[in-house]
Amino acid sequence: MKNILKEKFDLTAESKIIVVGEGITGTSVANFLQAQDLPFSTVDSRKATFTFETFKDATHLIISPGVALSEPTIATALNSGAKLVSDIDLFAAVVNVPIIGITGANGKSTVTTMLGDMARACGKNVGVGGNLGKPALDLLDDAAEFYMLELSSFQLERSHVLNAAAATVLNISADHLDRHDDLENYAQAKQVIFSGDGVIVLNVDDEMVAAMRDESRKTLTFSIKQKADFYLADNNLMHDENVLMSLADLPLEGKHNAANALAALALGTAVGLDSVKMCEALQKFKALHHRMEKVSTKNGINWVNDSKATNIGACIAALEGYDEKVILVAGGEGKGQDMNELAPVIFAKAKAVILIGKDAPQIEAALNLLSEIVPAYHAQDMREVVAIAAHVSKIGDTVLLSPACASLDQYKNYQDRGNQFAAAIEALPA
Ligand code: UMA
Ligand code: ADP
Repeated sequence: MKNILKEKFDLTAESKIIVVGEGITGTSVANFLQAQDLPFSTVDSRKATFTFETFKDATHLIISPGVALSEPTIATALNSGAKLVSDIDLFAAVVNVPIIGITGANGKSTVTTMLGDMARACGKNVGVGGNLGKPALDLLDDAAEFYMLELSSFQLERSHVLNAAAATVLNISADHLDRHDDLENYAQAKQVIFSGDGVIVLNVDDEMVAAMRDESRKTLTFSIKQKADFYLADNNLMHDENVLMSLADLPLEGKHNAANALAALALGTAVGLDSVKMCEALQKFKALHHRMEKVSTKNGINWVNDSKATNIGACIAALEGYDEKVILVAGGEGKGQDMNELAPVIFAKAKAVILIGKDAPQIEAALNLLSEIVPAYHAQDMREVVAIAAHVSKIGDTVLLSPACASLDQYKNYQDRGNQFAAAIEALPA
C-alpha cells in the first residue's frame, strides 16, 4: 500500500506532509499515515494560529474539510507548489472494491443510509460513512465489499479522483455560499464526484445537475416529475417499464424522499444490487432523526421535526410534500441565503409561520413583500414556539419545524434544536 501511495502522490524521502486540522478527519489521516509508516506532522489553528512559517516547507497538505482553502497561509502554501491531497484521495487510492459516492445540497445522509441498508439486505459487507459519521479512512476494512460515501462540497473541492463505481449529485441549491464564491463554484466542487469512469446517476428534475451529463459515460437518470430510467408513475417507483414498489410502501414523509429512494435504487442497480432486496430495505427504512421525523401527535396535532433543513431548498421540499397548509417554524442563521425564494412557497403552503433566531426579520421582510398575508409570530425559544403553535393550530393540523437556516445562532447544532423542539412538545400540557 505504501508504494501505491508513494507513486500516486509523488512521495519521496524528502516529502514533508502536514495534516491540517486535528478533528475526526485529521485523526483518521494521522492514523492511516502512521500505519503506512509515512512521516507527517499535524497542525490545528485552535492550538496555535497558522502563520506562513507553519507551512513553509510543506510538500503535501492534507487539509480537513472545515478549514477553508482560502485561508491566506494555506492559499500561499498551495500557490507555492505544496500538493493538495484529501482524506478522500488517500481512501480512493487504496480501495479495490466498488465505492458509491453521494453528494448534493440535500438528501445525502438519507440516500447514503438507504444504500447501506440495501447492500446489507443483499448480504453484502458494507462500509458507510464520509461526511456522515465515520471519516472515510476509518471505514477501511479488508472484509468490505462496498463503500457508501456521503461527500460534502468541502470534501470534494479538495479531492481529485474518486473513481466511484457509481456516483450522484442529488440536487444543487444555495448552501455554504459563505465558503463557495457562488452557486456555479459550488456546483463545480460537487462535480468532482464524477471523476473517473463509473456510472453517473443524474437527477433530471434539477437543471444544474442535468447539465452535468457527459455523453461519453454510462448514465442512469431519476425523476419524480417525468419519465426517466428511475421515476414515479401512478404513485409507483418505476425502473423503465417495471414497477419496483408502491410509494405507499415507502415509510417516509415527503415527495423528496421518493426522489431519494429512486436515486438509491439507481445507484444500487448501477453496482448490481438486487432490486427486490433493495425494495425490501426501503420498506423497512426509518426516517433519520431530525429529517421529516414525526415526533408526536400530542393534542391531535401532527408535530414534525425537520431541524436538519438548514437551507431554503430543504424547507421548500418539506413544504411542497404537503397537500394541506401547515404551521411552519423557520429561522436561525440564514447564511446569506435569499429569503425571497422561500416567501412564495411559505405563502402557498403555510397557514401561519413562527419565526425564530437571528435572521427571523429577513424572512418576515420577504413575506411582507408579498401582496397576500401569512400570519407571522415571533418566538424566543422552543417553549414559546410550541406554545404559539398549540394556540394557533386545530386538531388535525401539522406543525413543521423546517427552519431553512443553520442553528448555531441559538443552538449547539441542528440536533440540539430538534431535541429542544421535541422536549417542548413533550412538556406541553395535554
Ligand atoms: N480547524 C482548524 N482551522 C480551521 C477550522 C478547523 O484548525 O479553520 C480544526 C479544528 O480546530 C478542529 C478540526 O480542524 O480540530 C476540525 O476539522 P473539521 O472542521 O474539518 O471537522 P472534522 O471533525 O474533521 O469533521 C469533518 C466534517 N466537518 C466539516 O466539514 C466542518 C464532518 O462533517 C464529517 O462528518 C467528518 O469530517 C467526517 O468526514 C460535519 C459537517 O457539518 C458533520 N459537514 C457539513 C455539512 O454536512 O453541511 C459540510
Ligand atoms: P444532507 O445529508 O444532504 O444534509 P439529509 O438526508 O440529512 O441530507 O436531509 C437534510 C434535509 O434536507 C432534511 O431537512 C430533509 O428533509 C431534506 N431533504 C432530504 N432529501 C431531500 C431532497 N432530495 N431534496 C430536498 N430536500 C431534501
